[in-house]
Amino acid sequence: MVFDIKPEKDVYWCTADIGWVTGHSYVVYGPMINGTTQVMYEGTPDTPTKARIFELIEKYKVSILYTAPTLIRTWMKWGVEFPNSCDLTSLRLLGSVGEPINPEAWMWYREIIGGNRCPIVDTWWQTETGAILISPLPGITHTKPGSAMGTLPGIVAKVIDDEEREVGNGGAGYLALTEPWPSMLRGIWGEPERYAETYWSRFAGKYFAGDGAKLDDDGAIWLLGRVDDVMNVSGHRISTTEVESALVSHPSVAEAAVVGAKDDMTGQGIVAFVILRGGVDHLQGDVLNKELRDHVAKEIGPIAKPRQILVVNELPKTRSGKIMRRLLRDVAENRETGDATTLADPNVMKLIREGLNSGKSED
Ligand code: 7RM
Repeated sequence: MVFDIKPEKDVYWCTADIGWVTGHSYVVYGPMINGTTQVMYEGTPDTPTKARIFELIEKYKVSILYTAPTLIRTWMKWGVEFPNSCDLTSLRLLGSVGEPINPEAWMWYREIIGGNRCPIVDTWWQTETGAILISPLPGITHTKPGSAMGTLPGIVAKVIDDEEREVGNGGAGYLALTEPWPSMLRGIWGEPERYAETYWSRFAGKYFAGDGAKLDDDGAIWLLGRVDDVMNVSGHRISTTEVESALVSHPSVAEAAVVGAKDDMTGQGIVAFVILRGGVDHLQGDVLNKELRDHVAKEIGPIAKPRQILVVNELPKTRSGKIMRRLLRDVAENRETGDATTLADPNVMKLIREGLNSGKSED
């Protein structure tokens, strides 16, 4: 239903690594159960050229593409000449998964990849949920750039506060699932206490997903990232996702990762790691810094202004494209980096540290 799949006509392609649950579910089981024709690709998106994915879409006339915001932002960074060099008119539906998709990337995906004709399904789910639970339905849901919109039929999600009260439209809090669903996890192998503790102890009788979310005035759901990543600045709770989204809405910024680092004055201070867009002339050093901080203040409010902005070439990510903020926090708080074994590129933390040390001009 989410992909409007027509097995006899569609050519479906989910770009996920099959070591990620999205790969097990939406490269292996799902398409096969549905008898769908699909592309399975093992390789990187920039070999032999940065148009690799687009060449394959053209060659196999892919009609449904399911990918992650991290790749979409990478494409944005590389520039439109690569998608524009291929015929993408076979596409009729686009999907996104793995992290919140910022409105900027959503619009780019819609215009540059989807030619303004393909609906986008922003699909929220977890390894633990076994399948997509929150997503627009194509042709039914009136989508908003950056929102996963609402639950699929039969799924019940609530956004609640610390006291388990529903926050209501316009409010923000924790995402909880209040009814069981097919394919839900029922335990952790050999660790029943950990299962109970992790998912069922925060709110009695509700499944706690670990994600923050807000409901807009129409009741649409906006995912705000893992609650462990929420920052506390002078008593204000600020979501990393919102600050990152504000940063990447600036024309100079391709990608951003934000962490809260210990701060004597404010409890936590916001430290942002940004990758600049290719092929654009940027302001430099302090001027760029000020410009970006002011931009965040304008988009969200002065309290969300990063204390520090560090320009880097890479961000530490898992193979599913999730930023490992824990490692960036180690950098921001001047510690040895902790366990980095799940990084897609084991070298990136070394490169970030080296880059920061060599470019040290301010504070
Ligand atoms: C499918 C997958 C689960 C976590 C989840 C969220 C984040 C996934 C979205 C998303 C915002 C989305 N499974 N997440 N999809 N956040 N919008 N559409 O990623 O087990 O590897 O991760 O991923 O934080 O809790 S997972």
